Amino acid sequence: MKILHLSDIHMGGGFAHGKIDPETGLNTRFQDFVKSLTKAIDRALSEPVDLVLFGGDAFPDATPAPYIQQAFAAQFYRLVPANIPLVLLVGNHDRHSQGQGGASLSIYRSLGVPGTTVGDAIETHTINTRSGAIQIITLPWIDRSTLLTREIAENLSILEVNQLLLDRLQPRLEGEIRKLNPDLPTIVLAHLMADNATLGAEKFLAVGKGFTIPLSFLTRSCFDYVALGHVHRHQNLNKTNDPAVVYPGSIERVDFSEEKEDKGYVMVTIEPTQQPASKSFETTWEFCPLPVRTFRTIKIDVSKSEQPQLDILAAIDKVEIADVVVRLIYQLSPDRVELISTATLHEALSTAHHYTIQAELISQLSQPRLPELGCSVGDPMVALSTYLDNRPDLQDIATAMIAAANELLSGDNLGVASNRVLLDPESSPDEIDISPSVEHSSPLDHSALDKSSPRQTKSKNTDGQLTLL
Ligand SMILES: [Mn+2]
Repeated sequence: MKILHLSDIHMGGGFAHGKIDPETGLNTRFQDFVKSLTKAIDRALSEPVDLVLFGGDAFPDATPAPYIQQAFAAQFYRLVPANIPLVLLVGNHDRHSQGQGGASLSIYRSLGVPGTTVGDAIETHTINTRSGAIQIITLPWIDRSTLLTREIAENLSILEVNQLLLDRLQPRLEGEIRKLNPDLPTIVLAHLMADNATLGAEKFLAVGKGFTIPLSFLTRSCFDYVALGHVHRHQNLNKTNDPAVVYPGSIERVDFSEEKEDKGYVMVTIEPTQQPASKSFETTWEFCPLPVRTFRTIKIDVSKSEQPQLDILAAIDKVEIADVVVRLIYQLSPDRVELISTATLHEALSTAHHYTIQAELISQLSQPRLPELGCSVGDPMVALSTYLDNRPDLQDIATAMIAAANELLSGDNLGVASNRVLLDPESSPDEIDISPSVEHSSPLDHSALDKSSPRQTKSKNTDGQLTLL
């Protein structure tokens, strides 16, 4: 039995990295995402596979524009005349928060699309394929609203809520396992954060908000394959493959945090075991890359250069940028701003598919900009209030900022902090997609406190310093 497993389509996302196609009036990144999904479905049909599993996160939110829903439906509907059954799992981006929820994908059940199953609850579906029946346990995105009432969750810390969720999830999963027919192959299709997944774009969505599921919940011998969704980086969490626990990853780059990742889908084969063995079925799987658009970061430090403009142009020249989504980040000393001609940089980047330019100003020797604050300020609260005293423009939110800082420092976010450690034990700092302007600024540089991401616009701020907006 052959199965195509794909996930995290996020169709309609990433528009910031595209432009309007004058021929269609559509964002080119939308067209890229449609192209990738088309290629995956093409493969399902040409193979042909016996089943397609979608691991969740169809769109950036539960109410996509009609043309986006239509493009998604048009691709998956190609499976219907080919008699290839499909399971659409509900991810966190697919759920609607109003009333009893519902999801962007529930419409497929309402319409009774032949062969299509919507996984929006923890349950086992027995699906008849042309190569026989298979059991799919669907485990959609779980959060506190799924398994807990507000009253129960109200006075608990994040860690306590997560534990309670696990306590409730375990018997539900156990109940499904007990009902399984041992003569049929079984796949778990789940949208979740497993506790040792290396994260891509979902990292910040997860911290403090999501909850993680121990890998041991999934590595059960009664499962022949665990098909995951949620994390955008392809990976198998269980190297011994008993069973494989696989994130296929997203099918296109959603943002720059996915710059270096291969994108694609997974082909799974489940066959009855030939010789007598402890397991009835044998599973093999293969990651199949899709030819997606290239993203490139060109990062150059010209803060000590006598000819920063030429150095930046040379760095651009070294990279193949045609049809590529480019972000240029350069670090510059504030006294050399006049040496950069932004118009020339725009010209040099004009063959890119899309580009952004981010300038980071490196202040010399990182001298403190507020003389009251020497090198020896030990108390961050003192530092914050000194900073706020020097920022009359922030006075209306100063009290709120101090309150928030107090809360952060008081240890109330202990749960969040330890959750973070649990979430990304392996990721290196360069995989974290923080706004690059923050990386090299001193803690008192206001750009570090300003969450708005800097783009190409420049203006003078109240300190008379050049700042990116
Ligand atoms: Mn997700």
